[in-house]
Amino acid sequence: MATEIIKVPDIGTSDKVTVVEVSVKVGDVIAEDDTLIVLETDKASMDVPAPMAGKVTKLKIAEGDEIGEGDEILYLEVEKAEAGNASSDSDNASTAPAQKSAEKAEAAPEAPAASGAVKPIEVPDIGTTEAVEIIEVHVSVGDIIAADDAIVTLETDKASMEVPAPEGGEVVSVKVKVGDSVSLGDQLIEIRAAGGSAPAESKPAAPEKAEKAAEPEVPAAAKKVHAPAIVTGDDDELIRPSKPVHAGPAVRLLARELGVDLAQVRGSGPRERILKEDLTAFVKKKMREPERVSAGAGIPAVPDQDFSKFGSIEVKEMGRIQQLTAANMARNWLNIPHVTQFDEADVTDLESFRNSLKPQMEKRGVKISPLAFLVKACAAALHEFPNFNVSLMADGKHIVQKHYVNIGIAVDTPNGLIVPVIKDADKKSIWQIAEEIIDFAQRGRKGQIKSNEMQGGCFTISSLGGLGGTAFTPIVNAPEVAILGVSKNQVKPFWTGKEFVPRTFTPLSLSYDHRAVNGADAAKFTTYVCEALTDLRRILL
Ligand code: CAO
Repeated sequence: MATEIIKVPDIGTSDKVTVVEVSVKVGDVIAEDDTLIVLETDKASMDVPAPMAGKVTKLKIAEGDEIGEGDEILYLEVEKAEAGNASSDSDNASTAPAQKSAEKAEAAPEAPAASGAVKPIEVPDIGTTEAVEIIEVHVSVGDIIAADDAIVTLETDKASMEVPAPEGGEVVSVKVKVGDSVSLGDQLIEIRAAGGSAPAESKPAAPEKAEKAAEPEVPAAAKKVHAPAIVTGDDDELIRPSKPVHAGPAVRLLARELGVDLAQVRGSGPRERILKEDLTAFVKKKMREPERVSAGAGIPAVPDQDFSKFGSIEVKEMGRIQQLTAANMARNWLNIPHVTQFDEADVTDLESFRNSLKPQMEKRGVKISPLAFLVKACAAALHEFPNFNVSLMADGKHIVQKHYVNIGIAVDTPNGLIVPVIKDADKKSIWQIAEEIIDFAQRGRKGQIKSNEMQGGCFTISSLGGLGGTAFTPIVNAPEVAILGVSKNQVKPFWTGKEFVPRTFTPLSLSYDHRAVNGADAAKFTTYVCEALTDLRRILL
């Protein structure tokens, strides 16, 4: 084993540059060409790769340091053989991205330029003869740009750099788009010169810039960056930063792979530079965010408008439950093919029976509302029709059959809609179910229902019976596949075959996921529930 001192290689400039990222730490075992540090100037960032493999034993620099060619970066413990072959001083540490091209830095030939003449702007000497990818186009037709404004950003494996305008003027055509590969001399844009006696050559290699042109990875600095161009018909546009950002090539590459617009990421590095951790934190946050209320399934969101134009208004924040309900409703409505089956249950005898229980209700201090019987009837129906007690798996190939019967009850609270779950409703008595409904309603309205009490439902009942209405179409509470809406009892004339008699009916509205349940099953299900409510003895069968 030997220790090699890794130094800053020739980076194409004699100026000090900032270390914006230290990509390794003591103890890391690295391979040749792994990025050690990222350097940044005003206009370019570049990775400094390891000239050889080894284990990092000492770091000599930190983020924020200003360093230059020959400065020590770190100590590397390497195999002896490799150490012998490798270069350890700055003179030889030439595997860095920068390749000297001072020989290319002669001033470009002058060409006469009339004020207002259209002239091409070409890719200047960027220190490599290989084609380089355009990752950002900063101008569009009609833009008025100043000398040194960025035209495009180019990126290689190891560096990204902006190409500045050699002079100002109006952009009359854009010859490239994001994703194009360009090399020295390729036309980028055409501009109509701003007037005056601006030099007309398309390369930023005017005599006073000759030195900068010799800095292959650090093209001449632009003072400001123009607004980005809109590039049409290219998917890459979706992930192209929508404003200039500071980020190294590795971070830019990762952002492109993940489809992240770096302009949305807050950089925590020096000068708000975006580090890899910033990108991963951004992606994690996005993954946790609830879906936007109206932007699911690629459907355009309804734009906000200024209602104050029409009268007095007030903007209020939606509560947490309201926000979650809105997101879930939109998700379920967009994902589930809904059908609603309507029916009505003759509850005349049930209501007589329920009324007969009133003395006992008073004695026990528990009021049994029609809902308790509906819970029991639905629990029995889920046993009878197990295909309603399933959840569809996301792979589109499997369903989960549940062997327990938990029924959720929609409860209207001041904070919004909640759905606490009566566990094992099939095994509980009507008294127990009634007690739980009362408890849920009371605690729900005080915001005291715990989240685990709202989990594990197989089927939901949404009762508006105490409020009114004749029917409605409830939205399935995914991952359940059906929900029963209950409306207000109505006394109606019923034809017995001999005469009309007054009977009491409960309107039922069963919405179901048509992927899991077909219409015939839905009709059988509601028929079963109606019969069970008409004659509770059927549940015992
Ligand atoms: N027909 C006629 N009357 C009915 C009835 C029906 N189908 N269902 C209940 N009632 C009566 C009750 O008997 C009670 O009458 P009394 O006051 O004379 O005893 C009255 O209506 C009020 O009942 P309730 O609402 O207190 O009790 P409940 O068991 O029927 O419902 C609960 C409890 C918590 C589900 C209900 O209060 C609630 O919040 N419902 C709203 C659900 C909701 O918002 N759904 C929409 C969800 S979005 O799709």
